[in-house]
Amino acid sequence: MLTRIDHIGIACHDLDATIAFYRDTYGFTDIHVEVNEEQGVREAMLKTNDAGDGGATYIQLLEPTRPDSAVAKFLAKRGEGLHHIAFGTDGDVQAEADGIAGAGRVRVLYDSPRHGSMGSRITFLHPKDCGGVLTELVEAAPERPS
Ligand code: V0V
Ligand code: CO
Repeated sequence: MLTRIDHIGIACHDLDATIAFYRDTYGFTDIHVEVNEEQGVREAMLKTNDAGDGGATYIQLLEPTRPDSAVAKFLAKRGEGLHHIAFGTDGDVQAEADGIAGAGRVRVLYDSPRHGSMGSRITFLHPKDCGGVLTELVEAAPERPS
């Protein structure tokens, strides 16, 4: 079951400057930063609240690490701004994706879940099948590192 908005992904050119904007403007100070080579991003998760279901809700800031990455292509085409929405599951993310794919209207981008932020398992749904919104599904790690 999808139980929360896990995060909103925002594409940016300068991660450090964008983190500073979110920290100084809104006061989000619980910030985790990591590099995901597979996805071609350096990303920050800014915690906005605890969802109480083993996950939480974050703003995810995304800076590309290479020009052929999804986020670099997005920035070149559309500029900075909203990149994706991510729903959190309370169970196996692959089962959730299989259920969505089985209904036949929405393409799941990966055959099996990939590595996401803070030890999560993630997959994506094609934006063209979701009303123009790139949509991610997230299964939080049992113990999220701080
Ligand atoms: C592309 N399109 C989008 C979009 N990106 N529409 C809405 N939101 C987006 N973010 C549209 C684009 O305008 C085109 O429409 C069409 O999709 C094809 O796009 P493209 O530029 O030709 O690019 P593709 O087809 O090479 O790649 C698009 C997809 C790609 C969605 C397949 O970006 C992808 O695989 N994304 C999933 C991985 C990802 O985004 N990773 C970064 C976040 P028109 O112009 O033809 O109408 S990593 C992350 O979130 C992590 C690590 C985490 O949460 O833990
Ligand atoms: Co994401």
